[in-house]
Amino acid sequence: MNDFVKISKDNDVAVITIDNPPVNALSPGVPERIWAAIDEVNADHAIRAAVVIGAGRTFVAGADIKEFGKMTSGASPRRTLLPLLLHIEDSGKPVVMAIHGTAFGGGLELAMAGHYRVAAPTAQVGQPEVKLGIIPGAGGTQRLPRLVGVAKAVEMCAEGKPVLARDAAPLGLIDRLIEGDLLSGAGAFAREIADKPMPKTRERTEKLGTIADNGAIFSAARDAAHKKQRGMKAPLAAIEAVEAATRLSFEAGCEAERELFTDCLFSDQSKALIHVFFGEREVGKIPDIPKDTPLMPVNRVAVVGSGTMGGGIAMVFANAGIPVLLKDVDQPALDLGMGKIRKNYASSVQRGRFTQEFVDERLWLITPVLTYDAFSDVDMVVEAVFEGMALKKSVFADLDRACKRGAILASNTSTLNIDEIGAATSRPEAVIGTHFFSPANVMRLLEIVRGKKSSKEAIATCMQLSRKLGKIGVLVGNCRGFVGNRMFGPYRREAQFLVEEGADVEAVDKALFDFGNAMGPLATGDLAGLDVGWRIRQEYRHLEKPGIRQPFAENRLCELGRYGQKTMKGWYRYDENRRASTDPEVAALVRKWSAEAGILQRQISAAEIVDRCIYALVNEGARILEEGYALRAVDIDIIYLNGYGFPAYRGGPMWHADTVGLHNVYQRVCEFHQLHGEAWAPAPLLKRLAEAGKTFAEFDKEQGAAGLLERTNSA
Ligand code: 3H9
Repeated sequence: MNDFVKISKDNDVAVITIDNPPVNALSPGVPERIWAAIDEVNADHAIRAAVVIGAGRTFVAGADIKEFGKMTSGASPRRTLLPLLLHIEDSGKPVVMAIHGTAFGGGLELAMAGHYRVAAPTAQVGQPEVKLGIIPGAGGTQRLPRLVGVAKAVEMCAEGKPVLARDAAPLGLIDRLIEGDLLSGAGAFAREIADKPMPKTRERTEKLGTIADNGAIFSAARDAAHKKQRGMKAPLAAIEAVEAATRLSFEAGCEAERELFTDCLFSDQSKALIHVFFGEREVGKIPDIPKDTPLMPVNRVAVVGSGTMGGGIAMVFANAGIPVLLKDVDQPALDLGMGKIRKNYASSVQRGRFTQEFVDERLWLITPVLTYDAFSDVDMVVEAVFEGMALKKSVFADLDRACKRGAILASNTSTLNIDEIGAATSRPEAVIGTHFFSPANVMRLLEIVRGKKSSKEAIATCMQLSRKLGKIGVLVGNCRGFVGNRMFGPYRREAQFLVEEGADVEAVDKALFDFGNAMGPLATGDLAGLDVGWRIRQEYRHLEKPGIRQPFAENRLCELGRYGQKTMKGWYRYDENRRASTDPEVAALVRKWSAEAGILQRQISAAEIVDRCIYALVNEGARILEEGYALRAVDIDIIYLNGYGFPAYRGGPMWHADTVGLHNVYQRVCEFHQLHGEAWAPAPLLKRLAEAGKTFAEFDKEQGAAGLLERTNSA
């Protein structure tokens, strides 16, 4: 028998161990070996029952996701697990599935084909396929409702969230929870049931409900999917497949599932989401920072500045159980900051996200301070003061004096030069950027900014820390705005140009919302505060290249005190509940300003709005990539998905461009260049790849680790 699956005997119970590290995925060869092991069990008269268990840290975490790309490109044949699962269910001897770690996707489908399931209480079970843009494809949508009922099955298949085994047991998915050693508990259970009837999940119908009851479940699930997973096809397909289970025989239901699964698998959405799955893991790999780089301990931290960002960052550390000092300049500022933190936590308790007990513990971990006295004890400081170089430098000079050697000194700057900040200290190797996104306690992205002198240990520590904080850390180079905000500039510039050229404010936002973005660019500006960009533009006016068209509308709105939500007026007008409405005054003002500037007004289609804004992102992304400020195109994608509300089912701006075809994108960029001037000069990398018929994804692959290293060091 091949290494993937081992079979051993514990007297009258056979133990089938699936051993395909790291997560025991059902890669080619594994299903075949399980089949053979079941045959062996049935042929052995001394065996009364079998236990199937995963080696190492988990049961089976699903099908091998790498195989999907091979299947859709035709490089591998289509595979199905259905016959194997029938084979297990039809085994003449009972099969007990013993679950620890995760039984996800095909792993749970495998488990449901067993006659019984036992699990460690902390194991997780789930059908997360929708997160990959597909649906369960091995009978999951047919067997799950038979075990847990229709409502729970729809929820699990359409939302993809895992369930703890201890919660899955009362649902009927797990027959026994086993504390302590799983294998010996599973063996004992197998002996108990060896002579009992062997329930086949596919034959059970008692939880399938009635058409009348189920109607309401499916329509509520569809409403929720339209709202919470806007634009995604897989959740709706998953609901349809579970609905098939309630209307059709098991066999016909599996056929319906197969068709829906295939449809999803070959969709652009699935390809994009699989790109995201691997991308999220890829960004943690830094070519010149090996996995065994020594890490610095981060057991106590401090945050300087208790404003919106500083307070949010303090909450992030506290939520991860790390004690944090929160410093501000005077008591009123500190009281205000702590007040906001308390209010945020209170609203989390109200919404049921946290318990009061959890919140009390978090608040206890945050110590407000007015001096640097206790900073000598902390392992890391995150500075989150007002965005201005002079102030940041003075804070870093203070930190240099106050903190012990070996502490990481991080800045939450969103635009400023980390090397210049580091030069204000005697230890630039300890200085690094940790750019959190607002609201810091909610947004998943953490841009980790590598200064020229940032040490590898500091980088490795911040990358690892990001996971502990529940964030996804992406390493970026030190250029103005880093990766995310540098690209956001041209994107929001185009949004303004479009309004100046005659598009309605709402039309611009709606086009990008319909594209899938969480918010339109103008509404986002109002939320973040239009004055933030306005002040930065004023500080950097000297860097603007002459002869390049600059938008004016937002500057003018700011001059009128229209900063966005905070002043109840920006691109939109806001009521006391921050509900936006159209402001005819803005339309009239922009028309007047445009006429004065001689800008021709015209009708602009939603398609042009999307192309202008999204290709502005892509063109700048290509420059950043070539200049080496992002390691890979996929890093840019992960930044946009986790920090800027870009729709995951489009894979990120660079993947989206690949999907549209770089040749098409490049042509459109050239058109815009001709019409709108030098701001649209095509990025040389975009031109090169488009002309060579290549993609950004191919660029990532071809660069390889060596290429990446070279580009990182030159950044
Ligand atoms: C499916 O099952 C469809 C079915 O209906 C059948 C249809 C026919 N395949 O995340 P980690 C790799 S769809 C291939 O860092 P963790 C991962 O890339 C599938 N590779 O660890 C990484 O590689 P590397 C449904 C996989 O402990 C390494 O394993 N299942 C797979 O933080 C470690 O991963 C899912 O969607 C896979 N299935 O988290 C589960 N899974 O080291 C997807 C992982 O080279 N997986 N890898 O970067 C997960 O959610 C997490 O990996 C898991 C472990 C929670 C299991």
